[in-house]
Amino acid sequence: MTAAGSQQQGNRVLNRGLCRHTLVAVQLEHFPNSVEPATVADHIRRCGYAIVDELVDQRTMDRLDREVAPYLAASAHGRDDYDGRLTRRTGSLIARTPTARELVMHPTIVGTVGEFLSHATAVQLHLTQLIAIAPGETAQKLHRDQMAFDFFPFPADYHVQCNTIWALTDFTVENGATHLLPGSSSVSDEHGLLLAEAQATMRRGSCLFYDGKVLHGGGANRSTGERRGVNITYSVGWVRQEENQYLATPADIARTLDDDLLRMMGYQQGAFALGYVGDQQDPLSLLRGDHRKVKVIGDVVRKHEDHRRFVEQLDASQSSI
Ligand SMILES: O=C(O)CCC(=O)C(=O)O
Repeated sequence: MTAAGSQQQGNRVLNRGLCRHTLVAVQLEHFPNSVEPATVADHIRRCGYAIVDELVDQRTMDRLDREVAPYLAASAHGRDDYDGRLTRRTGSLIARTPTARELVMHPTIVGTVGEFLSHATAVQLHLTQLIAIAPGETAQKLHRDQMAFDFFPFPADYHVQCNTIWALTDFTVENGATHLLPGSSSVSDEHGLLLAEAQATMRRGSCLFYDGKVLHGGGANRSTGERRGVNITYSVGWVRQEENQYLATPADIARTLDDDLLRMMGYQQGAFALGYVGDQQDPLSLLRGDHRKVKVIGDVVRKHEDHRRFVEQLDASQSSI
């Protein structure tokens, strides 16, 4: 969202120029679980985030809680203030919890991510991680998730990620609901840190969407209970995934998963030349035991003008032989 755009949003983001510690509260926008993915994607595009209330029911979250419990119990606390010395992070959720697979492939999520990252040839899963913030934890440093890509300065209008955090407990101001600075996606850190900040409070089963550019961070936990969120993020298909999906889910488990989930995990052509195995074999096909090749450049959906032009010139040179 541009600075002008921020100012048009009523009383939500009007506080540029003030110290962020003295700002008035910002009211974040919530959508019902019947919302269309296009509406969610549009809001993320304008404000950097969207919250969809109670996107899954309590039984789904109960199941996830049960499935992940032994792995969470075995997870160590973070090793620095950024990871959180009172925060435990548990990954490999596709291999470890069947319910996480449902969250990864939830139609509202897949629709929103596909729409938000529709400029890319493919979208893929980037990471799965339960984040459990214990009482006494301090606030995480505000950051933009796209810094994971070696701090590469992506253009302001190029989104490389679309992220989610599912509330596995209620997210409250006291227990460390995620802090967000709406409108910070398209401005410098210096400017972004002057914007009004809010916490993404939401009921268990709700989902916070946010882009890879928006300033955000886990909150301090001043309550007596743990705040648990399931961070599931997605990226365009041409970047390295934060969590190595091919090792996180061993092949014998991967073979039991359905094709759509496997493609999302990265068993697909990430762009015309990315992701093949051996003699240009499709990775999903190889996992299934057959040997179909990946598409040639002219058969891959052409999202970019340069791609279209390249294929046209290729066709023209072949027809002139
Ligand atoms: O737990 C949260 O609310 C946010 C965590 C986060 O942004 C991170 O760990 O990168």
